[in-house]
Amino acid sequence: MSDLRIGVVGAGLMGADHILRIRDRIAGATVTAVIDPDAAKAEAAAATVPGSTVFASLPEAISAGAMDAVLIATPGRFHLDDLLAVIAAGLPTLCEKPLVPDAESALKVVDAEVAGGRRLIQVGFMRRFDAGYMELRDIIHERPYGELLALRCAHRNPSVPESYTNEMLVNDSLVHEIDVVRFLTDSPIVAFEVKHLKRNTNNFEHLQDPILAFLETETGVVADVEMNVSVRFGYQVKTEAVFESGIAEIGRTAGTTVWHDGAYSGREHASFKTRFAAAFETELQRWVDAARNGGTDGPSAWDGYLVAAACAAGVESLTTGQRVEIAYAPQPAFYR
Ligand code: ISE
Repeated sequence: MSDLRIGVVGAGLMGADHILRIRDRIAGATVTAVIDPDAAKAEAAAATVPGSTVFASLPEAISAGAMDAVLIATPGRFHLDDLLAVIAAGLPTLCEKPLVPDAESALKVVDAEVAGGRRLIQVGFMRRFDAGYMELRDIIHERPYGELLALRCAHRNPSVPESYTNEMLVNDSLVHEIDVVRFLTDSPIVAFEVKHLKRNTNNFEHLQDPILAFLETETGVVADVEMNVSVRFGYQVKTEAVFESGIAEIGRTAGTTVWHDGAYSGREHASFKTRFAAAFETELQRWVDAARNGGTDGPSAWDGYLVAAACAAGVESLTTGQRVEIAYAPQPAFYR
């Protein structure tokens, strides 16, 4: 079987990173097209994968028949038209999170996919491919410590750029917990509540950070998440699962702890790039393997919709301080 020819849309940080990952770590795939209206960026990324062609827009690359599958790595606000274009062209696509910025647009993607009759869209929620989260999901479902009662999560970033807004605490960062809490519990999030913690004055004046979010699932499990983008010490994403007769924890450190000279020390990640490096790799390899057979292997457009609807409730609660209940559209049989 020949290599899957991938067109990468967006030659920014994430796109350039995925291009190198596909080149160096993924079997059975080659990047053949780099698509970005910024020609200099596109050329620079394409130079890392000799033989690839640069396009200014996705429709041009589709017309040229430049790829068998698409990886979208632009910011979410640019996704909708590209998603509708890949569905119309029948191209399996891995779309970086968020699927689209709002629930209404997400339903447009869902409707288009249902009308086309093929599952083509996978959303880049890479935490579902992290070994720790996968193991925790098994523990929750196999119940060796009894029923899951609560999830205690921390999502900490060292810092963010000045362009980062309060809403991004939910839409750009917490979005991962919103997906992964449902992945772990298999239960939809039915209500969202955000509390502001004491403001960290290390951050930009416009940011009201950190926050504590409470995600309530239909089965009654509450996940509390400290969402903090100014911790300075490193990048940390950890989850403690509280069971009836035990606790399981994932993600505390980057690895080895050393005891020496009357003290002990360990290491912590500095960025999501290393914390989730293995998860990104597993996600991409499984997607490539599935796309070579015309399909997907991971969170669907419907999952993207559920997250978008919960994000809207999260932003509302962030603004009003009220607990917000979430109502979802009925799930099409196509996604069951
Ligand atoms: C970033 O966009 C990500 O997706 C990271 O995983 C997350 O930790 C970070 O907060 C986001 O800004």
